[in-house]
Amino acid sequence: MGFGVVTLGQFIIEKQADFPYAKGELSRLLRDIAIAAKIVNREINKAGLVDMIGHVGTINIQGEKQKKLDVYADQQFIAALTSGGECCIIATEEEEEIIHIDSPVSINAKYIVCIDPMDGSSNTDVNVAVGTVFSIYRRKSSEGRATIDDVLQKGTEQVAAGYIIYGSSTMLVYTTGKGVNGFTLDPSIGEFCLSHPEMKIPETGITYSINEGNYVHFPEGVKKYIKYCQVEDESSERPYTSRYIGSMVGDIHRSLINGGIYIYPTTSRSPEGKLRLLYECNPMAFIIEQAGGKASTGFERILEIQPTEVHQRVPIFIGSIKMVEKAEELMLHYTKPL
Ligand code: AHM
Ligand code: MG
Repeated sequence: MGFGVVTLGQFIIEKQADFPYAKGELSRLLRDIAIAAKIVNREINKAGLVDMIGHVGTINIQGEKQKKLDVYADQQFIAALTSGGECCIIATEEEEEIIHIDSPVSINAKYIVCIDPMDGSSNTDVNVAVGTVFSIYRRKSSEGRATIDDVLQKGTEQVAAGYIIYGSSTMLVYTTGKGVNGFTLDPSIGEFCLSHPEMKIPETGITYSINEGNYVHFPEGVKKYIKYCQVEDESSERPYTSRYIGSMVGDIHRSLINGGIYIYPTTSRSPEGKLRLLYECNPMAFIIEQAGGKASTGFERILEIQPTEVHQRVPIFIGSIKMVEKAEELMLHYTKPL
């Protein structure tokens, strides 16, 4: 190294020694994702100057209008993973069906990637932080065309997960199950550089993050937790501060650094919650648990849910362990599990 800077590429190669079975495929897969992230970052940075703002006029599987940046990011990550040769299936928020990569090099590749290429789409036109979230699984089938069962694995089976936050600076945060490390993109050299080694989430915090506009639609346990956050109590530094960006990656990143809780519960309008298990909740849960925090549906650990569908939604309570435990206590007391 010798330059006082550790790049993501150098770090990944060094950490490969943590996996005795590793032959470099996972390292290459992470590198492919980082390259696509830099391309997406470049486009976000100039979105107001080029024709990259607004909708494309199509609707995705979630019934949401696709933004130009949603589609652009989706294409970039698919292209990087397809040409990289280390991934046999991609499940993305923007495509209804899983994508099999059937080329001779990829069909027997070891890894499955689940990805939300552009999280916080409602913020793409207004210069507010957005993100990418990804989750990596090792396929269960040994060779040939992988199947849906290779995709529908519990979050506990993830071999790596990460997010990129395109904010006032661009960061890539990831885990391979041995702690969490954060890298900031240095635009002058075009490299992600280690800036946040061994990230740990504080046990508790003073910030809660939830779309309170939906208050009337929340379960009773969530209403009680919001009231708990707002009560005056000097010993626990309440009332807490409320912060909601509307980009899950941004809201959870803030909790990871400063402590806090992010909640997207079930509502009477979204009875299963809004966020998707495979490419939003599982990767964030893996990262937050690895940093010492907690992620649950209010009743059970996110990572232990057996997925039944690619685009399955779940409620999520994630962040500082003590704050999530308090919310769970009120959920147990006031709300019936799904
Ligand atoms: P998206 O992936 O389509 O952008 O949806 C996920 C986003 C999260 O980033 C964010 O926390 C949430 O949806 C905001 O939803 P709401 O506007 O209902 O509060
Ligand atoms: Mg999205």
